[in-house]
Amino acid sequence: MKTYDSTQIKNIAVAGHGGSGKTSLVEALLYKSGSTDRLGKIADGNTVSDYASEEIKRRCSVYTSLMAFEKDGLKINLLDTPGLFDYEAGMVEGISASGCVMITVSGKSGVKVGTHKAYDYAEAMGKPRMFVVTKLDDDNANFNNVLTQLKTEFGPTVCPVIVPVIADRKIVSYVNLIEMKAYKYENGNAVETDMPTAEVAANMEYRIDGLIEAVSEAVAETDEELMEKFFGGEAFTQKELIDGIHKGMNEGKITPVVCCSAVDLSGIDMLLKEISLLLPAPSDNDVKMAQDANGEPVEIKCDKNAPLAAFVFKTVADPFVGKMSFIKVHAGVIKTNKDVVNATTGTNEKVGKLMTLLGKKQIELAEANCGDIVVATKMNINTNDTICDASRVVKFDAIQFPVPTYAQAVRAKGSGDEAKISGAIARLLEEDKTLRYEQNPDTLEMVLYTLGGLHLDSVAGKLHDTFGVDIETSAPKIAYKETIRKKVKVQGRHKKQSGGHGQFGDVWIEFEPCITDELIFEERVFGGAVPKNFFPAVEKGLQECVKKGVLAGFPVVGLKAILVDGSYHPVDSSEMAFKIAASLAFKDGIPKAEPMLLEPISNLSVIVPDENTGDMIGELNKRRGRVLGMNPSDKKGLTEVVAEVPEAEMADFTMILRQMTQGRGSYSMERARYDQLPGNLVAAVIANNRID
Ligand SMILES: Nc1nc2c(ncn2[C@@H]2O[C@H](COP(=O)(O)OP(=O)(O)O)[C@@H](O)[C@H]2O)c(=O)[nH]1
Ligand SMILES: [Mg+2]
Repeated sequence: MKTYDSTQIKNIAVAGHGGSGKTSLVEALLYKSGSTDRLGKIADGNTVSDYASEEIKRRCSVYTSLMAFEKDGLKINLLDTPGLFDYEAGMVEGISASGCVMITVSGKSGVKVGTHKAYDYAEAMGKPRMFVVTKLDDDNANFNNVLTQLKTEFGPTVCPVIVPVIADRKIVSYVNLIEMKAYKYENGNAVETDMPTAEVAANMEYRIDGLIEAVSEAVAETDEELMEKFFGGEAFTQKELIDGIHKGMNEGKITPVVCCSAVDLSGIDMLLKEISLLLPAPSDNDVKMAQDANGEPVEIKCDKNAPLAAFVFKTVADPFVGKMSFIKVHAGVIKTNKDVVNATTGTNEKVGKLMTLLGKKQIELAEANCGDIVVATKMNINTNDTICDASRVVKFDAIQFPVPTYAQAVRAKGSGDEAKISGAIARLLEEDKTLRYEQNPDTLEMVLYTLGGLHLDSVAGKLHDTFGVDIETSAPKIAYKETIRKKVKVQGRHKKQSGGHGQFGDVWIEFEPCITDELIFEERVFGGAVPKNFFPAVEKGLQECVKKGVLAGFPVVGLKAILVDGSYHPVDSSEMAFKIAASLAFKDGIPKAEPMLLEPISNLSVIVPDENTGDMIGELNKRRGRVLGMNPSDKKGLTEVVAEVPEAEMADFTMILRQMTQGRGSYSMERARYDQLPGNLVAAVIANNRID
């Protein structure tokens, strides 16, 4: 493939609700542009974009894939992103690298939470947007309903550009409102036809001339001269409309709406045309902010002659090719074998083999210009790293990924190899920034944090398929603790005299509650009843005991032990004997000191749509939570609920929150303190955790 200039490139992320038709749309665009010679189907698992085994198995996108193709002198980089919330990392990566986001909306089911997610991410990252209403071939599709919904939910920037003409509940043609021409589709090929007759138009749910007026009005808003022309009652030329929409998109003032079917291919050729006419090229929006070596902001221009500055937006750990780094070039030219600096880590690297992708097909490249997207292999760089020329070291801001909250303890299945699992997960951590894997310092379990059950399933699937390791997961153990409520004084006496050298240690210890995590040890021994040199042994004996409490074997906290008396034998006493004596005192004393279980309590901040606030408070009460307050969130329509919750009740909270809010809610949780476990739960915790 030849090297394209930044004026001839379109970087398009295809995003939207799961199942809204993104992957099928990409398939149709590739087919219609002549880049592929057959139209793959989701049901057959043979689309260009969903090629990973996890995707074929699930019949849906899990990762973002890159499809680069050439059309009419342009290079179009399509990034097909996953729509399911568990795979949100892919959507964030794809949108961040794009110059524009095509948001698919099913003509049948309309605007969904995933539509808003895609729109909000695009808006937050400053990317122009376009809506593509899909599945118009379906009998239950209703374009007018979807258009009305788009206008109500996304406001006046929504501007239809291609609309279906409907007569007797069937689509008879599509009108391109920019060209003012109608097309009908025969076997996926457009044939120009007459504009709808007055009779047909009168029976439609929307007026074509009303829509034309709306497009003109939106375009008039983008430019003062055009505004004058509009008010003068003069019609815009086609070029004025195209330039106006293009400019309006770049300024976030116009969100065009087009429609199509990826099954019968109607509207696909028009969409290809609009991609080249309306969507921005990297040269349109040619400045990206970065930080220089001193942390000062610098503007990086999309200039071929400037030093290289490029950003890694995605990483794939491929067992055959090695590490594949997806790179967006922001300035200069990236070339194979070029020496570069990784500004994020400070190391020097050599650019590996470069290529672009058409799904899994790899197409080798010698270089790529600023504005382009390229894949480099076997480089020691990771997602969120900036690589640049040594003559100008700059760093771009990291992509903000959603934070994983669904925690599961992970083990090797059967007699699998634990070390191998850690190694394989470490590889996955490189490519998935919405994974976290760490050892719980209290329970010593390895805990994997994901965005949800599906995400976890896919991770397990990938570990199996790619690295040949199988994992088993379960709700993580809760780090309970034990403590006492009453002061006691007990004796611990260890005496063994069975021939030869005997053993003798005798201590009196007072155990009392105290505000402390670590055991506090003191001695108040009078008259050398226990010689000084045995004190450390007594303390050591107790330190070992507090690791495992008497109730269920959890660590004991809030304990002070005072050695007050005892006795010794001049020959038979030893450190070991006193250590044992101390542990006997512990085992006798703690059960008498009203031991109890403590459970971890966390501060919770959960963000929910306003209308879910009542349900959320009910849910938290059900989980023994204590709601401390509610605050309006920074984002409109959302409320923050602040509460204290027992960790033991939160294992499935990620899923419950997702169900309740259809994926709009999020939360964060942080350990606050320990509190007494309610009496009615003690027996169950002891039964489930007791290690004898
Ligand atoms: N009738 C019809 N079905 C479609 C169309 N596009 C996608 N589908 C179906 O909708 C389902 C989801 O499609 P997919 O492309 O995987 O959606 P994605 O999750 O947004 O990528 C699949 O069963 C597709 O066959 C379309 O234009 N017409
Ligand atoms: Mg898909």
